[in-house]
Amino acid sequence: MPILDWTGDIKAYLKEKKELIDLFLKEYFSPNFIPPVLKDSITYSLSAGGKRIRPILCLAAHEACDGDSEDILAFASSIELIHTYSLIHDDLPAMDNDDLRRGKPTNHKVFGEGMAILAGDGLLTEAFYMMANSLSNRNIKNTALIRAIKELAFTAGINGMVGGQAQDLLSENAEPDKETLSFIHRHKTGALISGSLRAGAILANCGKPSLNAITRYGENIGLAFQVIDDILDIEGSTDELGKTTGSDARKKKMTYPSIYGLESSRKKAEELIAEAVFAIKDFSGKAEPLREIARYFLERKS
Ligand code: GRG
Repeated sequence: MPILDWTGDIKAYLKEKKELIDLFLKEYFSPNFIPPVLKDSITYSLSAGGKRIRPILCLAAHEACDGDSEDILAFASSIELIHTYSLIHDDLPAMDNDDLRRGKPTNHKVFGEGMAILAGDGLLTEAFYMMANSLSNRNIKNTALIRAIKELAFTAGINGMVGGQAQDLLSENAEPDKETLSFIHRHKTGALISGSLRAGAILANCGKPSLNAITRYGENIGLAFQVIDDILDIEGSTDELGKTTGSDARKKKMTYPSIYGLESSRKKAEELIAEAVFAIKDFSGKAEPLREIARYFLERKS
């Protein structure tokens, strides 16, 4: 499928990249494997209509660093497997106990808890298998690939998303605390977003100053993404979000609005987005999608 040039239309860019990722994932999981119910459980969540924002950020960072995003489509798509596993496990009764995700009943509601746990385990493991298989790509250096895999293992694991989720679990019903909130948001949500961007840049062999700039961009949009998510949980609609709103308050979760109020949270999100765009000011026009994605975050309704 030909990759379109940047036309200045962020919605068209997101749609085009999402379609590439969707197609890749559909083909990847099309052969039958045993037992079929495991495949059904995996593909149920994987094809439930996620925005694919993390793979898209990986591709966009690769392009911003002069890479060709076609070279890393498999690598970028594998990040969606990690993200989907995290959502399946997050929805389990032992964690957030949610009934609705991406507008559909959660995985365990359809396939049972055991199969939902295994679908998550399978997705996480397969993601790293997919990444390692990118070794066959002539345009990607093996050293860069190993660094990129390490980046995802670090940001998705105990030092990143899993660590943040653990702190989130420990902090339910706890006294609101700004430092803990910042730790949870930066790790649970920010780390994988930042890791996706950094991996895309690393795979393009980008130099240290550019990688530092991409990291600052990632840390800022990563936190902004979660602050906006907190706001949407109060102001968004269940229909648009595809998940039940108001759940943070019901579960007495520490969120930006619960500690800083809605107005300050909105302002904080705007500041973080401005900071992100500033961090990549020295990049060429090839970073325009990254700039526009950051701005687009402020408008998102789902
Ligand atoms: C289970 C280890 C483990 C971690 C779970 C991702 C996560 C950590 C929990 C999900 C709950 C939550 C609200 C997390 C914040 C991150 C977030 C906003 C996830 C939703 O991501 P989107 O908006 O979802 O990219 P789609 O459906 O578009 O893929």
